[in-house]
Amino acid sequence: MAVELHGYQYSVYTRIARIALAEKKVNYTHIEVDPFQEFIPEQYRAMHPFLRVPTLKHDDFILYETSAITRYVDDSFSGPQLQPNHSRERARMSQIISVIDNYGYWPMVRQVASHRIFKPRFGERTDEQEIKRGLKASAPVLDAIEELFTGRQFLVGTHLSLCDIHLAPMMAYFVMTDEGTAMLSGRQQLSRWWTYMQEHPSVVATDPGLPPYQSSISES
Ligand SMILES: N[C@@H](CCC(=O)N[C@@H](CS)C(=O)NCC(=O)O)C(=O)O
Repeated sequence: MAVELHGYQYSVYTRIARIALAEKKVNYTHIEVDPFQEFIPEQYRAMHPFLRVPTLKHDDFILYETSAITRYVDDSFSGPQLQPNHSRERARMSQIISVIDNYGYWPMVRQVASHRIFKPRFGERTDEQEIKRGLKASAPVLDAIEELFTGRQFLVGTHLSLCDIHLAPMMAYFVMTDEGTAMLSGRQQLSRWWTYMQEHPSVVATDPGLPPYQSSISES
């Protein structure tokens, strides 16, 4: 049984898959693919028609789309169950994952965290307007998840589930910005959740750190 995870070290979606694999204690090989580079190896192009990361390869079974990957990992490997049994809790978990994918990822990660944290490190220009737009769009997402929060320690039910795993890497980047920290502090349940989640072993073990600063600011 060979498991490969093809992904980018700083990618939130790759980290989601890594957390699920860590929870299930699956041994796997990480193959680094940076989807933001012009050159993407032919081998990866053949696996993912949309050239996003991550992609999981389990023997001859190739799977892309992170929420499909985490469900497959949960269903295929022993270890703690990461999806609730109760149909309403399971539906709530799926709903939160969809909210994160469809409304949260872009503003929280690509507009706020990317422009505030990553672009300066990659020698690229920060666009303050993008950050402003991202913060505005992030607020209703945090409100919605705060409202949907039905668990105590975790978002849904009594155990860690795939929606906690989906949100954690995005929240980690979002709260690296002062604006993100301020926005989280206004949401009591989510703040409590993050205090706990940031110390959770699989979240700590998959922390990619931050890229080092590159020296020049490009004009593009
Ligand atoms: N729907 C995809 C989204 C994955 C995704 O957007 N990954 C980012 C990195 S976190 C990516 O590959 N971005 C490359 C790009 O935007 O060109 C999934 O669930 O796997």
